[in-house]
Amino acid sequence: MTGSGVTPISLLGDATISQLSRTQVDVFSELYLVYLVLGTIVGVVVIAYMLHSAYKYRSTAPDAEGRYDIEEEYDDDDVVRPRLGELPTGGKGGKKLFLSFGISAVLVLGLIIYAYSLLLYIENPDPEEEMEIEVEGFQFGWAYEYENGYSTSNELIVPADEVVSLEITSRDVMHNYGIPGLRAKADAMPGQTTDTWFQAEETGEYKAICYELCGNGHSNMREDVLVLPPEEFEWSDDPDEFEEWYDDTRDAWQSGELDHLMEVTN
Ligand SMILES: [Cu+2]
Repeated sequence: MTGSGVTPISLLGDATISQLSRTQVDVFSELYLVYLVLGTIVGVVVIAYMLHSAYKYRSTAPDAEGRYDIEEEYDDDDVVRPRLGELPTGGKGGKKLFLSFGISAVLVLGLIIYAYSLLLYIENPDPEEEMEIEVEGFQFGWAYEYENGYSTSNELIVPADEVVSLEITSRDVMHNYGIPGLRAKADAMPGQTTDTWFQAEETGEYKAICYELCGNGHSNMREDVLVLPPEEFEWSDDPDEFEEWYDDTRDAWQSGELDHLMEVTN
């Protein structure tokens, strides 16, 4: 289920990077859909059965003053109504009770196994190659360091279709780093490192946001993440060379020259 999720991107022309066939966006969209559909089905069945029973066992014979005599209704031979406080016997050896418990147990256990296997995949996607970026939260912003040693703060530039793994920590107080558009999110704790990852399928502008109240500038911790097409992203092992490219790209981005690459802006 998880191991087969790795597709070498060499099919797309570059043998050095790899791509996962399922991103966190795919996984969480699927989970949402599964829970929505199952929840809707369960809700419809339960409410329909409740309405059906309410109708089937309704009182039908009010007395002259318009009141219902419950005891008399119980004695009506046509309908066997459950009495108030009476435990249901099911009438058929508890078949209904057994069936409803059985279905519930299968559903709940199935969902636990299914959701847990997805969680294992999210926590350990195991791509062949990934770009590692260290993220450090501070009051009030984010600092990034690439594998070549180049560090920058505030905005982040990454390639699309590549697994970017983030090692997250904090310089001062607790923060929480999240890019909602890519479904990546993790705590940023001083003295600890947490990790998460993303693989952007669409180029454009995303937002990196702090999700933990960290001081009076907390709400300013909304910064841009620019996802470029892989062919536009010029990696270099030399941090100075990379810095030059980075600064030029940032300028081009801020002056609107990259607007034609923006598939998404969120
Ligand atoms: Cu913060």
